[in-house]
Amino acid sequence: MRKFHEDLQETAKPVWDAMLGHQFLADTASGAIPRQTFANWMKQDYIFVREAIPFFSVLAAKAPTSLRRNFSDTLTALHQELDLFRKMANEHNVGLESVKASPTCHAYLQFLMATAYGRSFLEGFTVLYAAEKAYLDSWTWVKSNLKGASPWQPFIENWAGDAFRGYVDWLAATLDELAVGASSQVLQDPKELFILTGQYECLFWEMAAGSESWPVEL
Ligand code: MP5
Repeated sequence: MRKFHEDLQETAKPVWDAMLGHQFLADTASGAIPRQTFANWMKQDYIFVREAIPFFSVLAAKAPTSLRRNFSDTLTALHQELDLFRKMANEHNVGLESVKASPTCHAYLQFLMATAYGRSFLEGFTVLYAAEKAYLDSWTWVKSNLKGASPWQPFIENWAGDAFRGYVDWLAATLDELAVGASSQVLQDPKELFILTGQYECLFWEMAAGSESWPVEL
């Protein structure tokens, strides 16, 4: 029988295809991406990762006892990731401190928090898996299509390396266990949230590529 995470990926395939076909990834892989455009992503993703920590912490509060250790380890990894952003920003003269979330980044983060607070642990965990799987697949695509050396290699390695792949595999296996015995009706909401998270991931690349802004910048 097909596993739950495979079922999710099958259902969301058109969204994943759109994500992996995004120009931002193609330009990052080919080296054609303007530094300014990459910096847009860097600034917004710094905010995203920083504010994903509360999402993750709310989810951790709902986690079964057996998963607490894994959640603590991931929290440590998120802080290390923020260090990577600060190091890269420093090396490439990108200012991170006064950055505000763009409309897409803001909406995505609100969605994460609403899911963590208002939905079941299974639903929150599905969204976490979707976001991590999106980055694993997006950056693995970049790594596989890379033309020559990239100034962004540490980011590529962060999400396309073995450690991150192992973590996402663990998320998939854990999600499958959480879904065992659930009726197809109970699994319907997580499925929709998985697709929605994929849609936000597409929007995030689109936002980074186009330097989206609020109508009035104050
Ligand atoms: C991730 C991310 C992966 N950094 N940014 C977006 C927009 N989606 C997913 O999360 P993490 O915590 O960096 O592994």
